[in-house]
Amino acid sequence: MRKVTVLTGGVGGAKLVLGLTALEFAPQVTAIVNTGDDFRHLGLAVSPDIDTLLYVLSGQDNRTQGWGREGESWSFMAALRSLGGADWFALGDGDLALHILRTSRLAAGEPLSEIVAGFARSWNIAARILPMSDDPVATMIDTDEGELAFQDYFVARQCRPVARAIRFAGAAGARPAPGVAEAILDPETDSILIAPSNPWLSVDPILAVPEIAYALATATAPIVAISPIVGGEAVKGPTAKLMREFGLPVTTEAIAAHYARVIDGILVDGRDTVSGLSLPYAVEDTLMRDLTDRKRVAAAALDLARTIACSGQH
Ligand code: FO1
Repeated sequence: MRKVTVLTGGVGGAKLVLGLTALEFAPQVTAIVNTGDDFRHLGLAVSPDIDTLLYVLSGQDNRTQGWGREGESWSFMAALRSLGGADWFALGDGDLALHILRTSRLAAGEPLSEIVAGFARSWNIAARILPMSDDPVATMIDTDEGELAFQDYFVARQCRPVARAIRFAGAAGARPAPGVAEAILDPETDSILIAPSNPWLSVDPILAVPEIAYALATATAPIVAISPIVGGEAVKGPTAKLMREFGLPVTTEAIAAHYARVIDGILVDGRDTVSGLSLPYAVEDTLMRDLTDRKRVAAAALDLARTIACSGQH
């Protein structure tokens, strides 16, 4: 049984994880998920990247929206608006079940990782979904309009403010959730992937947890990133805008440089030139429109990892 560990956040990451779980040889997949987007809203504990993965891996996801449930109803939001409640962050009627159960189980002292494992069991998800940490970590974006919490930046302000710096409050003191370091260091883990998530917003929070960075630095498995850049642009979300605001070219080379100390190889899209790459890479059509695409990208990333492992280049 091949074991694959994948660091993921956001919509793009969830697509790759689904592709991994659908591969014919059915590797055992452990997803280490960003929780820097998590926040309290109306007193509810919301974990967006965990929930997106729960929905995608259980086939309940809203394909067009990227987050939330397919066929969602919104009577809670209508009632909330009628009472003047904050309506900038949409909580669907079905989606509320996750937030309310998570909030009540956290209040009863259950760690987030156990709550998530329970949700995954209830929805018959075979992959292991591990929050990066059971300790709170909050992605904060310093912008030309002051420092914003992630959801304020991403949803309330629609990523419009100009970003200057990003920090992960709480990360330095956060412990990896149970199973996270083990999934990276397990001798049976033959590949570690970094999903095509936003490196700055969705992957860096995971790398900011000291013992996760340390485990990755000592892992024997090759570490391969899938570039989130396709044809000189980011497929979705603010990746390209952030790169421009940080003065970086929107290229795969810039992504590889960002991950330079972590990765052994990178899967790049065929639409992008890769003249300046100084590490092993493979070229693939990395646009993921359907399950076939997702399986192709997942398989290509694992092939590159195996090539690197066989060549001892890591
Ligand atoms: N994203 C939005 O752009 N607007 C929303 O109203 C919104 C609500 C929401 C509710 C639950 C949830 O799990 C995610 C939600 N998201 C929403 C996405 C969220 O901002 C995520 O952080 C992004 O998907 C980036 O990871």
